[in-house]
Amino acid sequence: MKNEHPFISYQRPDLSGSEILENSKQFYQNIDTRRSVRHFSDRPVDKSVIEQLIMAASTAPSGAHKQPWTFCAVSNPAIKSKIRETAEQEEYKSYHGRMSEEWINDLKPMGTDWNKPFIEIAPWLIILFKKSYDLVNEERKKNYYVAESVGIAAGMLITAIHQAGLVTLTHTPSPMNFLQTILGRPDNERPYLLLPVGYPSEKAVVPDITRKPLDEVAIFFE
Ligand code: IYR
Repeated sequence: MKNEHPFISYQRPDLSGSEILENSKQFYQNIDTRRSVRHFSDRPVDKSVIEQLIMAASTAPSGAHKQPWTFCAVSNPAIKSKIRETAEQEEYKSYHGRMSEEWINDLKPMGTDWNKPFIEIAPWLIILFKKSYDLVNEERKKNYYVAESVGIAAGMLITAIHQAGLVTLTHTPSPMNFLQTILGRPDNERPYLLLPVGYPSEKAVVPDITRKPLDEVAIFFE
């Protein structure tokens, strides 16, 4: 009788320790050039690129392999304008009272404010939705570790965007239920993150900040 839950053999290339070290160094060097960019060019990006980026993100591990996510990719200018308008209304309220003074101060080095022109300028927006449960023939099917799974997929999407040579930014308008309304997503989906995707504008600048060194982010127990 055929096994209902088969396993297949799996191998990776048999690399030496030094090849693995070299690969890990090269990847770190590359990913260390990633920056959150707020200044986008309106230069178009092919839909085929966005499709590949989403498929890369959708390889993320997820609880019980449920892949509890939907990626909404928006290039439609009218929808982008509606999203910008509503996001800015929410952000205006956040920056004028909803965020604490400490939070506003912590954001000063980032140079952010309630204006979000990138939402209209970037050729694509990818809005990632988390599915707290799935609906299969109107029956509720459980998903597991949804926030963790979608967070990992978001990280992989950001990595894929960078690796392709484009830039993005994790935008979290709060509250962001309006994205569910504008995009007409069903009740089992909740917006998680909005990522504008495109080329940086020629005049793009990023904050002059550094990353924590290894000994501030890692503890080894050998
Ligand atoms: N959601 C707002 C505020 C904001 C919050 C944090 I924490 C940031 O690192 C950056 C921005 C916004 O997107 O502007």
